[in-house]
Amino acid sequence: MKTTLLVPTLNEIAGMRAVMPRVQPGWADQILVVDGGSRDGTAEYAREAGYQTLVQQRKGMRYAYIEAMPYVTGDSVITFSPDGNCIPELIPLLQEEMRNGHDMVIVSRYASGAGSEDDDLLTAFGNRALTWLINGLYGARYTDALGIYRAWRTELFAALDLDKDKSYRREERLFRTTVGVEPLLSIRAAKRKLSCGEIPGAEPKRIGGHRKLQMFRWGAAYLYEIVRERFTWK
Ligand SMILES: Nc1nc2c(ncn2[C@@H]2O[C@H](COP(=O)(O)OP(=O)(O)OP(=O)(O)O)[C@@H](O)[C@H]2O)c(=O)[nH]1
Ligand SMILES: [Mg+2]
Repeated sequence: MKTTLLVPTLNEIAGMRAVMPRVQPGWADQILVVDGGSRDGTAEYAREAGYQTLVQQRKGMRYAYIEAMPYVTGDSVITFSPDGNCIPELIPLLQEEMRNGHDMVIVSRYASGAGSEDDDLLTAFGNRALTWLINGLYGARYTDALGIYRAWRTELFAALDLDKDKSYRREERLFRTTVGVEPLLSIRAAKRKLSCGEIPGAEPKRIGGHRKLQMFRWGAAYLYEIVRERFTWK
């Protein structure tokens, strides 16, 4: 099974310099950096370091994934934030768990043995509350349904309609934002009763740069999405 490491970046030069050298060449068959228009030299650094690098045409986190998908050559994708929040040494463990036959494996920040040093009170509460709601509404058993750091079979992205604007349009219009794909990926995987595993993985603090997460808009949009999805997309 071939693996693509998908690395979204937006002004993450400090994190990239610190984290990417820790990713061993043998761990992924393809490393694809998708840059959201950094002004700090992140894309230039990625190219010079030899990583295949795309620059997004449309703004927003989910477009980073949508525009990258045509270039993905792996049978599975690992989405990886190079801002210090994802421990690269977990990549082989994530792959091992995927090889057990799962459709998706999440590196859970809230599984026992893990923990987040990057959360503040609001994100700690919000991530847990939204995960709890997803579990309740969709009969899932996630301990972390929102995290970026996860592996999934490449074909899921289109199969779950995550590549379609209409999957996100209502919440994005209502809250004037562009969301990420993770909550919907978790929900639709549960709806389809796909095999989802988790491994515990701590979330260290971000290195340099600053958070792009729009906490209140995304929190509200995700809350709406989680409930809305109960009545749409069968
Ligand atoms: N390509 C691309 N990358 C993005 C975009 N927004 C954020 N990123 C990157 O995606 C990764 C995760 O974003 P973060 O801002 O760390 O979001 P987060 O991890 O939810 O928030 P914190 O960890 O609390 O800072 C980081 O490497 C960001 O630079 C975007 O619009 N396009
Ligand atoms: Mg982060």
